[in-house]
Amino acid sequence: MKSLRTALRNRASFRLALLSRHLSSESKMFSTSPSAEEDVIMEKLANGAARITLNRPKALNALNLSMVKKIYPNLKQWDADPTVRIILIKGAGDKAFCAGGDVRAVADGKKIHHNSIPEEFFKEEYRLNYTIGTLKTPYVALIDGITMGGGVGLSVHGPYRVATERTVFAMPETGIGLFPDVGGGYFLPRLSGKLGIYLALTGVRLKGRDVQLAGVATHYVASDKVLDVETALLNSSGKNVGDILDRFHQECLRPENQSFSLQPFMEQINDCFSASTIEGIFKSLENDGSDWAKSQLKALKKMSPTSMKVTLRQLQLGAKMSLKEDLEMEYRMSQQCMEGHDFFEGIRAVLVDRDQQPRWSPPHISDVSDSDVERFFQSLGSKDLHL
Ligand code: QUE
Repeated sequence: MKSLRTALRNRASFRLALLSRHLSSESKMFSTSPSAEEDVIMEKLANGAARITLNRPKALNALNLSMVKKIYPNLKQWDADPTVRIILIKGAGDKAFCAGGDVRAVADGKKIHHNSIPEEFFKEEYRLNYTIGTLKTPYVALIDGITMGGGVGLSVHGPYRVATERTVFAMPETGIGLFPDVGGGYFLPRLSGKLGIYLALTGVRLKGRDVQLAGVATHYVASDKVLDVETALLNSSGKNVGDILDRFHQECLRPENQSFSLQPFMEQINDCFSASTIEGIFKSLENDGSDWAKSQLKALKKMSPTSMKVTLRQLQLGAKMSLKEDLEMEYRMSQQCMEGHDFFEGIRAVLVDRDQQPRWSPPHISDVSDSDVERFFQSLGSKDLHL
């Protein structure tokens, strides 16, 4: 009798659970408010694994302040929790891990809404980037798809970054009047030779295995194996993450993706991009005269002259800094960008009007003085970031 009553009660509570699930999915289905969908899903799973899912697939999972504010405290809490053995980060949908920071919201915050997003976003984002670089818990970024700017900051400072044939990496900020932030000043000058300076100034994209051969990713797997990788990691103790990833990486290597597609140009990259000034780099490319050099010159001439000069200085200084020092420097730079012209013009040309015709000011590298550049590195006094 008692067991029958229990069974009936269990059945009733089971029905109730079903109904409540149905109602909640219905309310989601009929909702017209985008805020009903979470922009980032933070999950602590049963078996000692934690998962972050960037969940704005229509915006290519671009990182906004709301997402940063949710990820940071959870990450801190998970890293201090001995029951959390591994932390995974991925993007929703099949196009992007994360296409960058929500720079449009930053530009609008400064010029239209006059809110604190321009100050707050970079501060909170860089704080998160630094935390990712200092976690004790193994942190794995599945960078399957577009991974640019802010998306690079969520992955590259962690110990494990898994690329696939769908990964597209770039630091394209000189094309929007910004600079390769999120720790670009730290990780880019540490890539092979002058590769990082080349990637930073031209915004060139790397795809697939190249992302790993360049050192941006630590592993390469086929995208149809990413779910298997995720399952294996979520079920692991967190002590053999490297071994698990090495095994999938070895299984996925094919003869056609064994070589770095920029290898034939590395000598020219190292020669031309070793000049200590942007003028020197332009001169070296002009002297080189090859089709490759001409195409690099064409690309560089579209970028913000101020951004190029500021970026080269950033990487020269960042090469000798810790990640912490670099991000504190980048915060100064980010706030100076908010005081200038090119960032807002870049956002207009690339993300608002999309005419791809930015009118930079000043328009030529010869018009950007050393003191114009130095301004980006000056203290903000009480507004400086202290990590
Ligand atoms: C250069 C950039 C960015 C860019 C395009 C560039 C960037 C960025 C985005 C972006 C992409 C998709 C979005 C979004 C922003 O585009 O940093 O909100 O949905 O975040 O040429 O630096």
